[in-house]
Amino acid sequence: MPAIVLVGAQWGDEGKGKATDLMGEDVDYVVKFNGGNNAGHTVVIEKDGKLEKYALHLLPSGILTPSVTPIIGNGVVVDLEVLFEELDGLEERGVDTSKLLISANAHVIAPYNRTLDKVTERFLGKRKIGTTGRGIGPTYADKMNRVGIRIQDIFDEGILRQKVEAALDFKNQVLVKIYNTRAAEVDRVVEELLSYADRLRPMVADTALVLEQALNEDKNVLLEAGQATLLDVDHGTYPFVTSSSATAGGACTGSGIPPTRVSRVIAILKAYTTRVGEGPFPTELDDDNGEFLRKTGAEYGTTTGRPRRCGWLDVVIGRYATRINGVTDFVITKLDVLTGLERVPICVAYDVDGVRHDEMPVGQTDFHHAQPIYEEMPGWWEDISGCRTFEELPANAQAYVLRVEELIGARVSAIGVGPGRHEIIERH
Ligand code: 2SA
Ligand code: GDP
Ligand code: MG
Repeated sequence: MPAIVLVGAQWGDEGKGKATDLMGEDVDYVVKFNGGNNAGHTVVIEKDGKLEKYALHLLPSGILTPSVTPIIGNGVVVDLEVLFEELDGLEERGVDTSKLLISANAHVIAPYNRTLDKVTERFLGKRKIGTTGRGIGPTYADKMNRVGIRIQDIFDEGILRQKVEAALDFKNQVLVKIYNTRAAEVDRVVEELLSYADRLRPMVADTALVLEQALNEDKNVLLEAGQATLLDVDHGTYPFVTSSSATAGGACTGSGIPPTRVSRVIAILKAYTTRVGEGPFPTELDDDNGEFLRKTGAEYGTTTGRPRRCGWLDVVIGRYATRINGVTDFVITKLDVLTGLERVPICVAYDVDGVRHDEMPVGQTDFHHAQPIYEEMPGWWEDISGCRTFEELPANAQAYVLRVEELIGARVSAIGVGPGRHEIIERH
C-alpha cells in the first residue's frame, strides 16, 4: 500500500490536525516529518457525549487514535522537555502513548538554541521574523552546519559531550559578545540531555526501516506536515518562513520514504487565509471583516496564543500549492466561518505595480507589492454545521466550493463545516 502525504496549502493552521485525526481511523502509521513544537494542531473529539479539545505541538495528531502507531521522523526537531510534558499530559487524560516511535536521526532542540531563537528575534527588532521562540531555526541551522545534536547522541555520553562542546565553541561567543547574555555551560547542557536518556531509549528506532517494512506489509502510512507551503524554507515567503521543508517533497527526506511510494497528496485549504508572524500577506484585512474572521474562526495561535492575521481566500496561493506539492485533492476547512457574509471575495490574481499576475510573482519584492484582484461570490446565511452531504449545503456555499475547485485546479474531496471530528462533508 502506498503512502499518503498531507500538507497545509497556505501559511498554516488550516486544520491539518483535524484532517489527520479523521484519517487516523483508516491509517496504521502517522508520521510527522518536519518542524517541532512550533506546530499547533487542535483536535476536538467527542468522548462520552462531551466535546474534548486536545492541543498537540510536537506529537503527530495520529497519537489520539488507538490503532495508529505515531512516528516522529528524522526531519523533526525534538525538544525533549516538551516531548515528555506532552506525553504526560495525554497519559493523564487516558490516551495510550506507548506506541510512539522516534527516529534516532531526529535532531534535538538544545536549551541554548531556545535562548538563541529568542535573543536573535529581540536583536533583529523591526526586522524580526515573528518566530514561535521554540528554538526551531537555530536547531535546523546547527543541523545544516553539522554541529547538531541527534537523538542517538543522548545514549553516548562521550560523543554527546564532544558535540555540545563543538556547538558551544562558537555560539557562546555570539551569546556573550553580541547578544550580551550568559554563556551556556557544557556540563549543564550535557546533564540535562542525559537526564532524558532512560525514558527515551525504548521509543527510539530506525523509523525509515520500520516504515519500509510497514509499506511492504500493505499498511497505510500517512505523512503529516507541520506548518505549510508558504512557510516552507525553499518554496515559502523567505525569509518569513520556518526553517524546514513543509511541502510534499519534505515528506520523503523527513521520513526516509522514497518518492515512488507516495500515491496521494492531500492539501488542507482554509476557506479564507490566516498568517501568524511577520511577512507579506496580500489579502490581509485590517477592518471589520478581518475581525469577523478572527472572532468567528477563533484565530489565535495554538502554541503561543498570538492573534492570527486574517484575510480572504487567495487562489493564486491555492494554485501554487497545487503545483509545488503535486496535490491530488484538497480538503477545504472552516467553510462554516464564512456563513453570514453578504458577499465572499476570492482573490484570483494580483496587481503588481499595474501588471496583472495570475501566478506567484518571481521576486519576493513584487509579492510584497501585490494588490489582490477579487472576484465576489454571493454569500449564505444558513447554519451549515449539520450538513453531511454536498447537496445539503446552501446553493451559494456549493457555488463557492465549486468555483474554488475550478480556480485551484484540483478536486475538493472533503469540506469542513465545524471543529468537531465528524463535522465534515466527504465527496466521493
Ligand atoms: P519558527 O518558530 O521559526 O517556526 O517561526 C518561523 C515562522 O513560521 C511561523 N509558524 C507558524 N505559523 C502558523 N502556525 C504555527 N504554529 C502555531 C499554531 C503558531 C502559534 O498552530 O497556531 O501558536 O503561534 C507556526 N509555527 C511557525 C511563525 O509564525 C513564523 O512566521
Ligand atoms: P493546524 O495547525 O493546521 O492543525 O490547525 P490548527 O489546529 O492550528 O487550527 C485550526 C483550528 O480550526 C482548530 O482550532 C480546529 O479545531 C479548527 N477547525 C478545523 N476544521 C474546522 C472547520 O471545518 N470549521 C471550524 N469552525 N473549525 C475548524
Ligand atoms: Mg496550527
